[in-house]
Amino acid sequence: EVDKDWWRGAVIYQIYPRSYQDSNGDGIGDLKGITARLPHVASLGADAIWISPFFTSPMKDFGYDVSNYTDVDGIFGNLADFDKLIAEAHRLGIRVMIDLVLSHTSDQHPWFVESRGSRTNAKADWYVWADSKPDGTPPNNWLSIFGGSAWAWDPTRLQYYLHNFLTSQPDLNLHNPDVQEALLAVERFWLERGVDGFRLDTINFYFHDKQLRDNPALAPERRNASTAPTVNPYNYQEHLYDKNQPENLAFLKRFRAVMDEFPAIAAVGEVGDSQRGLEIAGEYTSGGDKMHMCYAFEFLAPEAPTPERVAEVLRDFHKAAPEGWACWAFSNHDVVRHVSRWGDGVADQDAYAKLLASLLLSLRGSVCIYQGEELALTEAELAYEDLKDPYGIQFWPDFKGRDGCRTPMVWDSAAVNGGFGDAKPWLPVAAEHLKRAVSVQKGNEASVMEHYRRFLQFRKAHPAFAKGEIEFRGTDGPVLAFVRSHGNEKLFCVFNMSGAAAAADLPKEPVEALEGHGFAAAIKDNKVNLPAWSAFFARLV
Ligand code: TEU
Ligand code: CA
Repeated sequence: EVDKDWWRGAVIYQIYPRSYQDSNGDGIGDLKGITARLPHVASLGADAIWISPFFTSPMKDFGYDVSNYTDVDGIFGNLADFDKLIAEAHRLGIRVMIDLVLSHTSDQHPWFVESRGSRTNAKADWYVWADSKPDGTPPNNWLSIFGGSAWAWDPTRLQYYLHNFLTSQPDLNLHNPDVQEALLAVERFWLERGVDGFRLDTINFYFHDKQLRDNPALAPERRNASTAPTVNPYNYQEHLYDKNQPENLAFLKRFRAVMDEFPAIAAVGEVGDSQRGLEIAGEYTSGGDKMHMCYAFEFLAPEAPTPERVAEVLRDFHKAAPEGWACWAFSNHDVVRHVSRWGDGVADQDAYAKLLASLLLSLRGSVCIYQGEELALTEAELAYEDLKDPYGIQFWPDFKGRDGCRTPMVWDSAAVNGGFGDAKPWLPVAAEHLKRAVSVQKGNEASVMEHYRRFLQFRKAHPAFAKGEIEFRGTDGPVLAFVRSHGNEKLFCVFNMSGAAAAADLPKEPVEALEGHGFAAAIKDNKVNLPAWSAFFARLV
């Protein structure tokens, strides 16, 4: 029997292929390396992996700049390696989701090479081309996330092309039906190869306003701390026209229809928007005919979530889309690892990491865990000379870029390069990560890694975590309480999100404390006493 609904409440483990395991001694992780390490993912108890892009690429944005959508970059292996990866994952009960970057290609993609060749070639309209203003400046005020104007001048066509990210990542023109067909063919290619689904990069960037209208400035009252990096004016514009266009809904439906030709496929869309992210994520996951899940950037923000904030984010998402489905993550390959981002001043970072893991895995929605998160890895400090991320090089030192969360996975504290591979890794292994290597944590019940494993088992034993409704029962001070319910199961969950002991009220209903989650809270009278950074779970009876 096929479980079409597997994605609902699934735990998806994200692998950044360059940094997981090097199998051939060139200092760069690869597909064979991933295959060799799948038993680690299986032993944690994840349902699926999401592999960041491994397609042919000049690697200007480390694979998010694709020059051939239907082949594996030589640095990562070949298609046969990918087939073996899928087969091994399936043997271990792990589904495989791949990361399609469809809003833009590399400037080395043959489509772009052709498109930029003249104004009349067959692919002349496959990208977003526009004339300059009479004074030679770009067609409008749109900005690139990676800095500067979103328009780059092409000396052959004597026109500008749109790039929301690097100049070497030109945006495809999805208003052109041929482009849509080409992208759906890519989707079909990988589905026929046996993938179980997709992580879709920047899905809200697929369409731009055809009239190329200027974005307005963002009203001051709509700015918040998390959208205001002083280094980049991008977040001071309201992104009405460069993304989030209504035409996207019809394309997402077409993309979904192809997925639905196969038995049990699911997609998680990345909504790159810190202004209307939840709203858009809700829209794209409503109706059962577009994305299965989406994530926005709320919990990837610089500020640690308070109990009030957690409740607010989930309520806002529910308000935007009662039928929608979110996929939450605290870390990924684009942001500072959350133990450092939120827990910099925290004395007991292991306890903090365990509490956050349990919170994340208790929220209504699916969950992404980023490689190394299960080890409570901190953000690696890199010297400017070691930086590889163009975004970091551009904004250093105000913003240090994304390399600090992309350093190699640490497998074995006693092995050279932490067991990542014998050759000098493309980014240095962080010395302070070695004490958190898999070999150190494995079998140590008190470790963060064993906590993830234990909590994932606990989560599986109680289906209300994966599929249930959520009802908030309190966000007082440092304590967050909610009830997850599914069928007859009602789970009371309470979290002490502080480094000091706290007491929380028990619900009015009688409770039966649950075991197996690794925390040691104790009931006394009508209260539950929660040690620093701890949680308590009970069945309502
Ligand atoms: O990220 C989209 C996105 O908006 C991010 O750029 C984010 O704002 C940025 O990384 C700052 O933290 C996706 C991918 O996850 C990212 O790795 C790519 O660089 C980007 O798309 C372009 O493809
Ligand atoms: Ca390699």
